[in-house]
Amino acid sequence: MNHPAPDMGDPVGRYEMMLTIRRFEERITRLFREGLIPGTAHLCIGQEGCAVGAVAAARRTDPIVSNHRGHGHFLARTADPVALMAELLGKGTGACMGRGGSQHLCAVRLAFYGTNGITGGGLPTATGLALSQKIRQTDAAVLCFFGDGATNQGTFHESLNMASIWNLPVVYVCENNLYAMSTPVSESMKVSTIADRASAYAMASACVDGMDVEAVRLAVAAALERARTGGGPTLVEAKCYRFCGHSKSDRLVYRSREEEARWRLRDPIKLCREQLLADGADEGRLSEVEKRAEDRIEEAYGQAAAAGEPTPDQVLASPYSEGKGAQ
Ligand SMILES: Cc1ncc(C[n+]2csc(CCOP(=O)(O)OP(=O)(O)O)c2C)c(N)n1
Ligand SMILES: [Mg+2]
Repeated sequence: MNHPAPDMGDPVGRYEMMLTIRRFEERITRLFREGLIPGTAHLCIGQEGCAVGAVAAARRTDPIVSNHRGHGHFLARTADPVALMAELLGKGTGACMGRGGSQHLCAVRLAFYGTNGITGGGLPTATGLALSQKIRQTDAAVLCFFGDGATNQGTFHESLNMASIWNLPVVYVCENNLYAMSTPVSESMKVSTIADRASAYAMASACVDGMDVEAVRLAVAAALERARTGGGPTLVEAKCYRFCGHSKSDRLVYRSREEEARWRLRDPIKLCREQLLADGADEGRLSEVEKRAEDRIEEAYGQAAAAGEPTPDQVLASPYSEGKGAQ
């Protein structure tokens, strides 16, 4: 039996979604170790507050464009760990029928326009989607996720410039986790606040604590409202930290264990739990959702593992038209 999706409109639901993402990534870490998932993946453990806070602020119809570190973005939008697990296992029931894997995930019916292995590659896609909303006069606004490293790419600057001159309904969410692979932000740019880069395009901006899911949600909600009401694009910087390596092969020689321990004290899931209790949440209810997040992932693995390989028809179908990704 599949558990009901966490309610993203409720603070405890957002806590449950963060836990679901964390448990999912811990589970796939084991599957990689056991050799059951091929290739590599970029985990967002430590960055769940950014994914959940930003996606919770959006409407279900607001298009999302993700990057290479996109499991959290995908789960926050689709609440479907079975589809993601099956995708990573290369099964026909996967979000893209097992052909996309971690880096080419989409769920077009849910306006999730893809993870992307090209650093900065999602920014022009999001900008084009925003132009499309404007031309078609929809009331949707686009959410675009990318990292600090992507803001040194030409695509970032071209996209922000176009979004600015055309006043497009888009919110650019930079998850500044302080590193692009092994390169610290301080060595790749002179600005210490990436949000300041918006001023080059006369664009609104905000810089928030990315370890605080509610701070992210409020900043992105304000930016989406601005976008929806003709106020144009916003660059939101969420300062955060990835607790694991860049990808599976990272031996973490470029940062200290002390730095990691300092950031672990500000684990977004721990902070959220503390805040919920301070706000009067019931400890028993939190334990219940903690257990449910764990069960949800175990069951997702069970269902995904039992699913079949893609059929020849699925291999030829397009995830953008007829496939599961489009559903
Ligand atoms: C155009 C391009 N250049 C280089 C790479 C190799 N690469 C993969 S991830 C990455 C770092 C991205 O850093 P950031 O944008 O900060 O995202 P993070 O990994 O920290 O989430 C790089 C350089 C790539 N995938 N695409
Ligand atoms: Mg980074």
